[in-house]
Amino acid sequence: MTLYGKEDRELNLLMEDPEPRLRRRSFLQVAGLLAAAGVAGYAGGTVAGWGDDNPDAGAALAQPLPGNRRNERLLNIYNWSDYIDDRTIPVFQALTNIRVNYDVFSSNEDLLAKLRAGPTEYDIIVPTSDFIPTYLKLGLIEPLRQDLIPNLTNLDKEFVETDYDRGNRYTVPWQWGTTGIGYNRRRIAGKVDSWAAVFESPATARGRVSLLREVTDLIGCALIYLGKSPNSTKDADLAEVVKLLRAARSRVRKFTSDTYIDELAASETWVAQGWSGDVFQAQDQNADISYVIPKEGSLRFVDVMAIPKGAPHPGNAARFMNYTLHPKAQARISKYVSYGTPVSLAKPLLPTDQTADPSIYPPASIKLSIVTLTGEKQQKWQAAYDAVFRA
Ligand code: N2P
Repeated sequence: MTLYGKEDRELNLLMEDPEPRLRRRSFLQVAGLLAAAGVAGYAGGTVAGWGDDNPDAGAALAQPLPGNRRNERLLNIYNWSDYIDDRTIPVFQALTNIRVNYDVFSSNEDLLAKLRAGPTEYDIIVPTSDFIPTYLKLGLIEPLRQDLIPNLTNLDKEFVETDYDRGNRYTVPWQWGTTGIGYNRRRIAGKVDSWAAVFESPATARGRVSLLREVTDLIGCALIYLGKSPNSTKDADLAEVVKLLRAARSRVRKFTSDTYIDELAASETWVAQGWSGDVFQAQDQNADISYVIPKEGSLRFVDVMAIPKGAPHPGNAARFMNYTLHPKAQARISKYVSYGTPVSLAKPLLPTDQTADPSIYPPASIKLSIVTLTGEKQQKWQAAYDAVFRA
């Protein structure tokens, strides 16, 4: 692959000594990371296939790029915590001379609330696809400059022909995964294969259980456990869900969507409702951790990049999206976060123990649903969620 010759040299420079994952509330200072990675003073350059539209290195790299509202070589990204390796951003900056501010959130509700509260400086946000109809309805995101994203052709068909954004007019997938249970094999006796492990955990696990702080996962998985439709809006079903989850509260240490990785790894919790890649990240730190998709079935999600309406740098956002759709960038991200890639061209670049792992790429035989949180359902599920926490 001579096409990527230059990129390989830079990637090699940047691939040594992985740093700890980017944590909650961490704010990536790319210049600092670049210096740490030994590329301070990098003069820039172009790489075929990465979508850099400034073919002349050097002076051209200081010029404003077309497609932005503000003429700055800047990009503000707001992504989930623990969802990127520590090389993707520095390499993007080195290739394009676009400086990146990287900030993190840990729930769709938090992200949506922030966007609804008024204009932000963000150029890229990464909601879960089931929220896209809501973002569109509220007019919170704008169409992508697809002409700046030629690598869209790398996407697998199922991530193009979607019901939430057919043809990727507004969104580009980041990674996808499943909701399941992470547990500590040394602490939990017996087989963990049912949602009962977190929703009706034994008294011996009191204070050692965590559940996700996310409406879709909490309500959706409880419905599945109770044998209801994962999309139910029936009052009677939701009342049962509230009853189940209120009873579970006494044994739950915490409702969390980010700290549970470290808590599982440190054996502070023994069993946690969690997202696939997050649990594998805990497993990297503690080999006693396993991940299971419960036998009752579960949820599958796709998190997608989108541009807030009126964002300052939509051109740079499109350039970053294009970069992440490169198979090598996808492979680097997926390898590190252990989530599924929407670009199958990246799979030959991933370790086979990941691509062959049914917990990362589940076979069709595993019952997984995708829920869309819109209209009446959004209100009713939010009300049920609030009722769980009411005193
Ligand atoms: C990353 C969690 C992302 C999955 N830590 C939730 N959609």
